Formats: sequence, C-alpha cells, structure tokens
Amino acid sequence: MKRVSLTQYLVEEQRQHNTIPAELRLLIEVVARACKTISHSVGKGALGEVLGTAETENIQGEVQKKLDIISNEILLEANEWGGHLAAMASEEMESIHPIPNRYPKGEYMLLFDPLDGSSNIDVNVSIGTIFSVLKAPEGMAQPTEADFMQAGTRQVAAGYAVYGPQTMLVLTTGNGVNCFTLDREMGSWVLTQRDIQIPATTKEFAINMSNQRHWHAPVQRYISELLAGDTGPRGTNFNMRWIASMVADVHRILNRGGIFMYPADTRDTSMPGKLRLMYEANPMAFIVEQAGGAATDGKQRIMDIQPHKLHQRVPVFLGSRDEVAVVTGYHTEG
Ligand code: AHM
Ligand code: MG
Repeated sequence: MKRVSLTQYLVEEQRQHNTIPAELRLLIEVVARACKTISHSVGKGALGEVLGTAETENIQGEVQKKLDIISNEILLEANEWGGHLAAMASEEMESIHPIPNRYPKGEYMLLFDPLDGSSNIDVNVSIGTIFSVLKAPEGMAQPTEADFMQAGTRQVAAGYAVYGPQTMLVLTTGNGVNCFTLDREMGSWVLTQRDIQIPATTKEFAINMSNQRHWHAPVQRYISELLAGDTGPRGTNFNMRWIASMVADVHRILNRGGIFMYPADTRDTSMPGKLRLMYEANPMAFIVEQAGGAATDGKQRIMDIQPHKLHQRVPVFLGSRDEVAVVTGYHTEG
C-alpha cells in the first residue's frame, strides 16, 4: 500500500481544492506535531510522572490534571513562533493568548481543549485533543475575546487527536473528513481513512444515564423510548456506550454511527450542559456534519449559534442524522 503522509495529503488537497493555503497547512502540521508530543507524554503514564492532579483549578472550577497543563503548554509553545496565528484560546486558560510581540502574527486563530476526557487520564482509557481554527477578523489589531465570537460555520478547519490503542488524527477543512494514524516508529501521520461517512441510522446511543433524573421532558421521552426497545414505540432494541471522553465517543460514531448527547438539565440553568461551544461542540459539529451527520443543541444547529462567551456551554446532540432529527424534533414540536 502506498503511504500518504499528512503533509502530502495537505499539499494535494490544496492543489485540487484550494482549501489549504500554506499558512493553514503549517498550522495543521504544527498542531499535529504537538499532538504527537502529547501522545508521547500520555503513553509514558506513571513512567513519565505525568499522572495525577495538579494543585490548580481551571476557569470552569475543575481541578486540573497534570496532563491537562502539560498538554496546554505543548500546544501553546508549538504554535507561538510559526507566524501563522494571531491568538489562541484554550479550555485551560481564562482569557485568550495573543501571540507575543517577539513573533510575527498570522491571520488564523486557534482554539483547543488540550486534553479532553480528563477523568479518564489516570485510568488508562482513551482521551484526546480537540481543536478549531477561525480566521482573524479583517483589520484586527490587538486580538480580543470579541474577535473569537464567531459562529461555528466560520471555522476553516477542525480536528481531534484520540490517544487510544492507536493514536489517530481526524481532520476536516470543509471538504470531508479524513483520518490519519500515527506511525509510532517513524513518528509520522499516515492517511488511513478517506472521506469518512457516518451512517444516517443507528441503534446505539451515548449519554451519561446517571443524570437521568435531572433531564428535561424531551430527553426523558427520547431516552425512555430507546430503553423500551422492541417493546416500545421504536419497535427495536438500542445499545448504549458511554466512554466519558467525547473524542472517543465521537470517534466510535464516525466509524459505526450512533448518537452522542450531553443535554442541559434542571440543575444550573446558567450552565446548560457540560460541553463548551467554542473548542468542544463546534469543532465536533463541523467534523460530524462533514461526515454526513448532524449536530444540534436540541433546537438549532450548533454551528449556527452566535457565541457570546469564550467558555460558554451548550447542550449537544450529535451523530447519525436520523436520530439527531428525532431528539431535536422532540424539543421543537408543540
Ligand atoms: P473535560 O473537558 O473536563 O474532560 O470534560 C469533557 C468530558 C467529555 O469528554 C465527556 O463527554 C464528558 O466530559 C463526560 O462527562 P461525565 O463526567 O458527565 O461522564
Ligand atoms: Mg477537557
């Protein structure tokens, strides 16, 4: 089999479709290289003294794991000097990170969740990095948070790396979804799946069932119908999976279909759901839509939401488009 590297893929994609100019290619390659470094740290585990919690909390009030901080540093350092970015933003940093004055600035802005699925770090279950790329607004001088407040439809690229039995990078630049596997011996990313398509129908769902008593009526209805299986209105049995790493759950859905949900609930209505719009929901929505799936907040397409805060949360329903349509219908009808 002829091996296509990430670089070759990016160069050829630009030649054929004109979607990856040189600066964007550099950005993607730098992010991919940083993910390689994160994968290496993750893989060392206790041997690299990277497990366990740090003594800090992030802006969401969550205790940070050592690997959350290490991964954030790796991504910041890798992306500062290349001249392709104007600013970065991260789940692990309260405010945006403009490129320091000692480096040239570029026209892109990068957002990331450096290590998603933090609760799985210490138990050797798949975790990942999620990223989203926006363009800096025309004429932007010193970047501010307001410059990041762009709907998901404005993303020029999005992707995630999943650190599992294999390390993989899933990427879209708006022309389908492709997957690269890290060749650990060679240290290179090799194209292993082209133009991934999510089946439109599915019999598999993913939700944290322990929150059931807090859900709103539409989600209660939808899940109870799935659980009723062939004895209920759906007339067929559904299976459930919940990895508690969005990257791993989404990766399964990309490969064999499914619906992933993190709904808002009755607990704290100022914090709808758990996932963050700008660096979790939007990039995943872009990938899922590019693979023929759908992503809504229960009422509208996630990528159409006009953000108002860097760390804002959003309810998420994504995956196989027929199921996303059913649960979204339950929210919008009547
Ligand atoms: P994190 O960014 O702090 O790791 O939180 C996001 C993660 C997602 O990867 C996953 O889908 C969800 O939190 C799991 O939540 P729960 O702990 O309710 O199972
Ligand atoms: Mg995270």
